[in-house]
Amino acid sequence: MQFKDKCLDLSTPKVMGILNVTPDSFSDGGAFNMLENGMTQTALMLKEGADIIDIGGESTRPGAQDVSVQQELDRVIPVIEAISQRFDTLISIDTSKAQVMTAAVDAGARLINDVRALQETGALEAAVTAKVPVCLMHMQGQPRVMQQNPHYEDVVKEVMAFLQQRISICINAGMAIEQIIVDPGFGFGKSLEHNYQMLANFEVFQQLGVPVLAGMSRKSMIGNLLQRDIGQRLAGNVAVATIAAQKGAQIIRVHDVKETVDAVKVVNIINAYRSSNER
Ligand code: 8Y4
Repeated sequence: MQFKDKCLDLSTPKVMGILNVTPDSFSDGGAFNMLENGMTQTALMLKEGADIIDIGGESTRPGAQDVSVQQELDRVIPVIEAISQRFDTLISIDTSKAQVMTAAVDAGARLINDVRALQETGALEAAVTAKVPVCLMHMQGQPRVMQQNPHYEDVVKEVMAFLQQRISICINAGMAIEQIIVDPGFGFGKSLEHNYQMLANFEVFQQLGVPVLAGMSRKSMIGNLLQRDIGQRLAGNVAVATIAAQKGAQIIRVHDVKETVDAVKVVNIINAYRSSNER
């Protein structure tokens, strides 16, 4: 997949490392600390083998507050500028706001990761104009209330239909299909059962004909199943990432880069031995 001047081979799964630049992920929230911490986290994730760094300035956790355009710009733009200056890596901007997409790509971001699938005002136009790949994610409801009463007749079918519709809308707006990535949106308006129904059938999303991203890292689908706090979910994180990779995920979005890179290597070698003599 081509990202302006950068290219990523998606024939084996790639690891996207999560970089949070929301003040709630910091002890003090000061601008200097946020930038310094962001650089340190990025250097570590790259050393551990991350292929993409996903930078987000809006918390989409259930119950989180809305963030203004200016607040989001102030959080993410200095970090994107600093990372693109100091590191040779692919930067993803996690945003739903058109203005943030445009400014982030100008600052060096090469992928737009939008949990609202370009449905906010001006976002579709901003993404088409930016000429960088986009990740279109499914969500039922709005972040503040999405976990209150998620409902589906058939979650996989409904998520597939939504993603297919968003792909069509993007193509009709002038985007190349080669620039589209999709994501079923684990934890975004889904119960524990819905999340595991999607993971169990993850290979189905490949039918959309575009790369698929999986983001399950540290989410409550792991915590609630295993009864583990955030810091005790590593084995669960690696297990779900491994399954997604084996079921064809092209990109895996995680906090624990080192462990996920190891898991992907295991998946890669067994697939290399399978393809020579398919049984
Ligand atoms: C602990 C840690 C508990 C993190 C919850 C969370 C996705 C995403 C998010 C995803 C794509 C999150 C920005 C939610 N999740 N983008 N973003 N796919 N494409 N929660 O699944 O990590 S934020």
